[in-house]
Amino acid sequence: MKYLWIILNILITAHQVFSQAAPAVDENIPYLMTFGGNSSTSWGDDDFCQIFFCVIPSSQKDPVYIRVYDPDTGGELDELKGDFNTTINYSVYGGKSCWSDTSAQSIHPTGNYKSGILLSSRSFGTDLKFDKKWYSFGPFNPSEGEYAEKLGGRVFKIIARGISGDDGNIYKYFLSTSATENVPVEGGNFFTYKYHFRLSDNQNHVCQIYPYVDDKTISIEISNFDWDNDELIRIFSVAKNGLLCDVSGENDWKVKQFPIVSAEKNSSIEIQFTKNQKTQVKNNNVVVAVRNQYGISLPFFVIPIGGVPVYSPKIRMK
Ligand SMILES: [Ca+2]
Ligand SMILES: [Ca+2]
Ligand SMILES: [Ca+2]
Ligand SMILES: [Ca+2]
Repeated sequence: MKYLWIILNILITAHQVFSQAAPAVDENIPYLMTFGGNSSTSWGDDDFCQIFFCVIPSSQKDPVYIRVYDPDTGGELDELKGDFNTTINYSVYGGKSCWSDTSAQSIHPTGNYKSGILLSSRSFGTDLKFDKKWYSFGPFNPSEGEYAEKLGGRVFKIIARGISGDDGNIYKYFLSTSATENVPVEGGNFFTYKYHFRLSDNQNHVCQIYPYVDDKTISIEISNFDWDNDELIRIFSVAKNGLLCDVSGENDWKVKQFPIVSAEKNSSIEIQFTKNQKTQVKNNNVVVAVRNQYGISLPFFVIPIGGVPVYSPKIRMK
């Protein structure tokens, strides 16, 4: 039994080290989502802009690629309104302040959110060449990223922005050492301060994301946008066993505050999403952000820092 446990732990650790997709396998989120710049927010994207960062550990010396799956808007996966007429721009930034500029970490893409040095940029419309295919940005030398001591390496930023059109772009990322296939960067990770994603249509599907709570946090405010009629959003942590969030409806935000106890500091908490069991909600796009008591947004790491939280009944809420 003991050995089984050890083997299981090794497997889990190996899986975490070697999965560098955003969304990650363990989040169980099918795709990221960004709508064209002339879309209606009622389709589930509040600002037509998604900002992700990736961490390259200091041990990585060889170049890396940020790969995008289905970068175009058209074909099978993407969400059509009328005709496909949407253009999405992806831009990759490195250099000082690409991450540390507070505008880049804000949940509103305003001010200097394109901080840092622009390393690569490309726009995609409807392009069957890239439908259900990967496009690779790079190669990027890890030294081109911003050094972040507390993250243990260098950080790059990738912004997906809806320039024009009114359709929904479905896509995902992979951090790779190869331009032609997905070869993980050992110890790499993706994170964002505001998660725009597509839920599965499958009613049995459960997905989760993992904001990291630092030691200065005494309360968090969880915001969700355009949840429509799906089922539950719940919070799990060492001290929280499925606390319910207020859920948004059509084209609106719902915000709920939760206190943070000391055992939850410096750990990841889990926000879990479940589907409506009575009515199938299709093509549900949602946006989620978490802010602390100062209004500072907390990062969601696709591979949760410190691992997936496990509720301990001994740690009581005050
Ligand atoms: Ca359209
Ligand atoms: Ca497509
Ligand atoms: Ca797409
Ligand atoms: Ca929605």
